[in-house]
Amino acid sequence: MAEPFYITTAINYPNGRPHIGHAYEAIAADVIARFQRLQGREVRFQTGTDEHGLKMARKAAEQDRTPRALADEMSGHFKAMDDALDISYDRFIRTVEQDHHRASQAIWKAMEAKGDLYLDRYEGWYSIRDEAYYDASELTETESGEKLSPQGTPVEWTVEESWFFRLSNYQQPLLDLLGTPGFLEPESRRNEMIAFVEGGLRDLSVSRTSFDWGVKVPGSDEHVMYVWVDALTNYLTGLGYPDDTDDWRRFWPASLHLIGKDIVRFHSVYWPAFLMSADLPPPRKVFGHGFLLNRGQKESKSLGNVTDPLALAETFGVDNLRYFLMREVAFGQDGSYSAEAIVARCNAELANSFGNLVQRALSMVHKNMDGALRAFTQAEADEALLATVRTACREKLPERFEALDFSQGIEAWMQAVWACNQYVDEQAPWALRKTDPERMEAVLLTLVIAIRDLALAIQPVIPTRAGAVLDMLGIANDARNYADLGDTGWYDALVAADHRIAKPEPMFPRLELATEAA
Ligand code: ME8
Repeated sequence: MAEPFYITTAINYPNGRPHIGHAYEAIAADVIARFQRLQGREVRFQTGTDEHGLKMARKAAEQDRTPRALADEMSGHFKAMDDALDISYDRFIRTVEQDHHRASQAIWKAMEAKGDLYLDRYEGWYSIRDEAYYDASELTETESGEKLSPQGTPVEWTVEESWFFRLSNYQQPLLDLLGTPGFLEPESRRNEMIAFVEGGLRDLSVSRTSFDWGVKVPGSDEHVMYVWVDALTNYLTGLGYPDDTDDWRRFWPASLHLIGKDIVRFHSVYWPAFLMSADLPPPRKVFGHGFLLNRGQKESKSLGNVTDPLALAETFGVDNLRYFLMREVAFGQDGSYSAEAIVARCNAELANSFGNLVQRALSMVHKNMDGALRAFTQAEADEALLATVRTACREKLPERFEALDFSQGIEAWMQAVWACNQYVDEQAPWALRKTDPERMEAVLLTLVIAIRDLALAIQPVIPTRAGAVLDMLGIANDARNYADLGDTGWYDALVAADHRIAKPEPMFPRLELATEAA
């Protein structure tokens, strides 16, 4: 039995609407979840919104409304984004939910029972935007004397009574964990975190008293938990923690926490320490992806370049947007996007290469063979093409996707698409129609088999369009897993059932770049 697979995204702050970075992370996690399901693994996929904390409380106050009203509205936009982008989550968690408060209080009590929590006074710097405490040595100062966090956000001097977590007790176990191959990737982030932990760990302030928008500290009612304590616990809540449920036993420890590079410290240092304190195993892997930049620039309200991911999906199509994001950027590094780049990439690879292949081949099968699939004898060139396609789909793409190297995985797939188009040009089936109709049929039917493998393999990235191609070929829903890639029984079954390929509708239309009004 393949091991169950539990994947999570960061839960997003719903203090505003979703931006393209949120869409990027959701899509990448979805590609992984779908890929693992196709590999036959039982997958649990969780995403959601992180609704407590000072950032939410302040934003709501600015708008003269309650944090709950702000959270309700904005969380709805995040869920709508996920649904529009075909994100196949099992649970969309909101941290205001009852079971989440219960789980957060349970892990708190476990850390307290371990002797890792104590009451003291916090005096130091806090960034509301990052919801993070920083040591003075980590800050930089602007020309005007404003202090900034390592993320470039403003910090405030904060003094209050607080519960502390004995993070300093976990230096060595954390170094051991960070040294475990595969625990934290990419490598550059791992080195950063090792340096951070080796630099010495101070105990962490884990409660606040100056506002009350959060999970109450058990037995200490005037305190709410530091928002990251409750936020990280969402990964447990979704499995039923603290109850010993089936899901809990099957899916913890998580296979992968997928997050952005700015929150690696919380996931690879604080979170494993909380878990160790509560006698729970740490996640198997944390991956910190890069940031997506708009024409090379960070998006911000002041630059006026914040993109609504739903508008992009509407303009270019959901599958095109998914394809572009997974293909264009080497996963783990920062990447840039623009309308021109989306149009250029999708037209070259989806419309002109894969789309054109499907359209040409299936139209000819429809027109010249009445859409009928038949038994045929493969020539050497046919066998060679199918071997190329099969290696790309069964070996190269899955091997790269398993390593979270989507761009190279898709590259391997695209090479196989190009090989098919080259084969069409070389075999010239249109010319064989009169001279050697039997050979024409063999060429077209070889292409049908190749297209089925190509569509099946690319499902995680473009689920709707790949599904439509498989529908057109008559591939049953329960025969679309990666394990089916090696098998050709489907073809014989379709021949026996006298399956006919209908006239193909264009499925990968070319994109046009909207011309700006002068
Ligand atoms: O950090 N490109 O929430 P968040 C790519 N609530 N990814 C980006 C990005 C960009 N331009 N900007 C942000 C939080 N992200 C916390 C997480 S988890 C227990 C709590 C990523 O809404 C960011 O790195 O600020 C993070 O993984 C996710 O979007 C949510 O960011």
